Amino acid sequence: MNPNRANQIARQFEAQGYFFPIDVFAPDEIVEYRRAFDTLEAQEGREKSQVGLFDRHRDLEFVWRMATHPTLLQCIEAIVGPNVFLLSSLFFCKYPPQRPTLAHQIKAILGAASAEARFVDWHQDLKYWGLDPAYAITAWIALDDSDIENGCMRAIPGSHRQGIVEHTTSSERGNLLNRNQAIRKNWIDESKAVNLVLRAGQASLHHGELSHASNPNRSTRRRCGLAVRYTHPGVKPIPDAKVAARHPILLRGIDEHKHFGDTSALPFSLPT
Ligand SMILES: O=C(O)CCC(=O)C(=O)O
Repeated sequence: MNPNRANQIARQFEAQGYFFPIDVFAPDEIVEYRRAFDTLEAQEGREKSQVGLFDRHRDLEFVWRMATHPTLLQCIEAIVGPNVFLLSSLFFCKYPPQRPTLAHQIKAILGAASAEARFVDWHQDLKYWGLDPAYAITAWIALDDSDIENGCMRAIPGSHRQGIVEHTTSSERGNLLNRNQAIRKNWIDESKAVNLVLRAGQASLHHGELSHASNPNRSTRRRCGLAVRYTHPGVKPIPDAKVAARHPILLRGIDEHKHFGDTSALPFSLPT
């Protein structure tokens, strides 16, 4: 990558805690990836596809190709440096609201409704990841257009510089985060939030300490993206912490530290 572009990405990322949009896949390319995801979604079902498709870069080549796209890795290197780990990946899929059926209405009356709008509450990724030092960045790659109407990601510029803030367990239903965690409301000034609008095939990058969220999908269109987490080999797993990222894969450079054992095995080849 041209050094000026690399500097521009690193400087903007440092100032805001995010960088977007990055053109990763051309429109005709992303169509192929979307088809592959549609097949996966049909196999796994919609419920699981929302946030249940974790680390599928290990067994599905199309997910691996997304997570290791050279354009993306060049941007990651501009921020992380020459040694890059792939930590984990997860699809975030939000569906259009369903018209409530009679069965839903009865369930709602009984307090067991399952059709509430899904959203992602304000959080910082690194709160629970058990990494020392707490350092990771995410590339969120849009498989569908992601805009205000269908609930694109939102972020508070510069919030990655405040350190990890207090999270509570939210009382709201529909939060896609696995612990229903949320930053305390008085920490977030939503009037400062920026919408990370992306076209399908584009990606955004965000810092692991950035406060971010996404609203419910109010459109008639699905909003699906692949979140890929990266870090560098200098981070250690905190003993006994419940971290999902136990098996990083070395994508670029060298792993001198071996904090995670052997990180050299690749599920598929790396693109050149
Ligand atoms: O996809 C979303 O709406 C939220 C994604 C997110 O929170 C993340 O990638 O860390």
